[in-house]
Amino acid sequence: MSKRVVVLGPPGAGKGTQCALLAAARGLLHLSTGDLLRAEVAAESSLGQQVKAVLERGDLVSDDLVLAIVRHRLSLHQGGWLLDGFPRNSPQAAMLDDLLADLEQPLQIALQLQVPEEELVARLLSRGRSDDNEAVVRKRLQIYARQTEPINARYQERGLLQWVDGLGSVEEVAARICNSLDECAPSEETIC
Ligand code: B4P
Repeated sequence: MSKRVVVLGPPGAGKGTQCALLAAARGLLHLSTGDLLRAEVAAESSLGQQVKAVLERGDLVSDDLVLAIVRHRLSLHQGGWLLDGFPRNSPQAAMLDDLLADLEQPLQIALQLQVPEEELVARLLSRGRSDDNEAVVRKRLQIYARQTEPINARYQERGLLQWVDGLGSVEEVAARICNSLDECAPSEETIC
């Protein structure tokens, strides 16, 4: 089974929701850069105060900071993982390639969740996190289209990219993700 997976998709595509299910079912580390950044904010550290302003504007946090967080977590971990929300742009994708080469942990799959824009906006506005007001959500979607979506090509070229329809119930999407992972690397384990 595939154990080293990057989960890609626009804000609100359900990356966090699906990674939590998959990590619990398959015993994988779920590394969400968004959750880790929000934990810094909640801890009210000096770093958290800088991060808070960035999140509230809907911008991306600096590449070096996010990479430091990911490097630290992955280097402590033995076993499979799901990266949720990272990489978010081309420099982060290049940094991740270098990091995984150093750690001798090659990526096995990049899963791309596809959801139409109006559904994304509706989901995020009903989630109601502090960075989920309409103006900020639209800005995050624009940043996604400009900076994040282009990294799909990198994974496509390497034959790692799998598209998954993210519309439907959480359980339906989870089942599609399972099928996609198992088609890439058949396994006797199931989560569906
Ligand atoms: P993230 O925490 O990554 O969050 P997200 O992209 O907004 O949401 P996600 O796709 O995980 O959707 P979710 O499951 O919650 O990023 C937040 C911010 O952190 C970024 O804007 C950025 O500032 C910063 N950041 C994070 N990583 C970074 C990086 N690498 N570099 C720089 N900055 C970074 O689902 C959304 C909602 O939809 C939920 O309410 C959920 O219940 C609902 N939902 C899920 N699946 C559904 C379904 N099938 N049907 C209906 N509703 C569904």
